[in-house]
Amino acid sequence: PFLENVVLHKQFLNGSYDTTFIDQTPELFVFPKRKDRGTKMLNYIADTTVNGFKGTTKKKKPIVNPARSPVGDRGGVSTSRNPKQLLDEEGPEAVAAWLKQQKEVLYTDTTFRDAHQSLLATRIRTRDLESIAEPTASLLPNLFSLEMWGGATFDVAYRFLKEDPWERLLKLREKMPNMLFQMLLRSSNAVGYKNYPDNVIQEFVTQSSQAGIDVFRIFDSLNWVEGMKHTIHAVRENGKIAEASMCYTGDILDRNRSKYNLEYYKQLAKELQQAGAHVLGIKDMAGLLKPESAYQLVRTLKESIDIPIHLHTHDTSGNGIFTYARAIEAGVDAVDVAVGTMAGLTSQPSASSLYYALEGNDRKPNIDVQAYEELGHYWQDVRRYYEDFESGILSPHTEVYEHEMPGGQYSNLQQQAKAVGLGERWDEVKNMYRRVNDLFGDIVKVTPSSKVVGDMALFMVQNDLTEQDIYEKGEGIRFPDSVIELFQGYLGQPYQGFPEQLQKIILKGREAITVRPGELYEDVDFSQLKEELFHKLDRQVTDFDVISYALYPKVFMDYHSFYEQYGNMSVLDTLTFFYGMRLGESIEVEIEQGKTLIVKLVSLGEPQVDGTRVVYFELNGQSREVVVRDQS
Ligand code: 3PY
Ligand code: ZN
Repeated sequence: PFLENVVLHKQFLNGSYDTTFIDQTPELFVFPKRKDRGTKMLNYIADTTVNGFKGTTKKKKPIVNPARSPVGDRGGVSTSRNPKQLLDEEGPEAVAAWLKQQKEVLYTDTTFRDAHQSLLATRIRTRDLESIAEPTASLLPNLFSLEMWGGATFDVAYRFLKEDPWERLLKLREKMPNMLFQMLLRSSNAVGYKNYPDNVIQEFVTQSSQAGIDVFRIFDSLNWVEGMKHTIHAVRENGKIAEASMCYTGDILDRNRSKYNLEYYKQLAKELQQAGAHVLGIKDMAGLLKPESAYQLVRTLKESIDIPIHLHTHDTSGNGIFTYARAIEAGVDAVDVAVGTMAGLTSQPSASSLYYALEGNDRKPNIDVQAYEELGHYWQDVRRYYEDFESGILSPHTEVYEHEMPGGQYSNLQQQAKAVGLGERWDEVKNMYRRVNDLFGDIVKVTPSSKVVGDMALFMVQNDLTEQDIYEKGEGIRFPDSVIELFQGYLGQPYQGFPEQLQKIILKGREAITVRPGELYEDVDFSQLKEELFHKLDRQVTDFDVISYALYPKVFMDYHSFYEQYGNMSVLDTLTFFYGMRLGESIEVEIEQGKTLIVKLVSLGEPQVDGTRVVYFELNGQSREVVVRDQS
């Protein structure tokens, strides 16, 4: 509601007022009290101090020293031609040709994306990336690319970190202008969990390109090339690098399991090249590619296609370095690694370990290993801010060859299992995950198909169901929605189709599609959406807001409500953001450049009968009180 005050008063507007105006109309000088940024921030800190971070159990704020920062520019090892310049000046084909020509193996560093997605539930905040952005760019000038966006980072930024992922991209772009930025794009599922209309994908690719993404690693969660063609096309239209990827599943060495054999991958690679890929990605999302398989696969592909090959694995089994070494021997052009202190286990193999493993090898990467060690100090320290999000996997995990769960899914599914009371039965859930895979006809498991397999595994364990029960009593079972949608074809088509009888049991007469879901969906009208959003937000709306709203309407609006209530909390240091403050602690918060607030938590009042507590602060030396509801 708009209160009438002086600035809207007729007399004020037409200038017909004199010095008695204030005395005669005092009510016009009462301004609606808008909460200032400081107050909103105190509300957030008070709430988090009393109740903990939303969605996690309340924990004591750890005492952690500030992160060590690297010495900075060590200079001198940069190659003459930087792939970012090459892309901007000569286009994606030139970069692909350059990549193929390099004798040394090239590195993509995933520390800013997959490493923390796989180790820390994707929780690294923009400010902790920003602080190390410039040193990373100057210390690692010879990377092929930096994977720093996409996958789960988009959703998690809004949903949990209350940050705008576009802002992350723009800020990092500004600080790292000479590096190829790479993102993970789930093709028709964009950065979400379902297929979107084609023009949403196009618009997303266009906006991401404009905001700074150079390399799009595109995959389909069922390896369905039909579901990738339009995305590859969209990337090409924007003049960026289309790294079309095949997800590696199964075991090409296992003669008893012939579905995903060498021939399958060879054909797939050819189709992706044909569809316009500049680079072929091999996306080993679970870390199933064994060393000898890597050798045979890369060897075969090198003979079958002309584009460069980029290998991605997870070190879950502990065999990652060996796998890379064999792939490098077979001629792979680039591999994905992470800074050592953010590497290993469910993350990527360590950049520095691989460097040393290749000592004496003429394909040893042209990187400054000392620089990697220095960056490692920073990440070792920063990782401690996020210790509550660690997966708890402490040693190499060879069971992955059995259950085949992607690196990023393991700890997530474990959490989901706990949430539905199956924490004690985790071993059964893992085992069931594999059984569901076999039940579903042996499918590719990667976001979002992996989530469906996980949902079904939980469902079966929870209801004590076996495969036989599904076939015999399936008529009377109501399956999880995600399972029904998969079998309807709304995530695309699996290789060799769905098991027919099972599909009938699950669908119960519902229709299944075999065309691309995107063909059936109506285009989104972006200008109408912009208008709608403008009314909802009551502020200037950007194209980034519009596409995010199109992808995730609820997540986006929840983020907006948080912002309305608390303001921009990405300015808080990470420990305060997650834990609030300790009694007597003082922090400095730079709310904008050159404007710093000093906050001290003075005391915490006892809970009142109405369930509230008063939290006493000093804000820039002035006493302030905030009332919060104690949820405990
Ligand atoms: C993602 O889609 O987020 C993945 O990392 C899949 O491996
Ligand atoms: Zn991965």
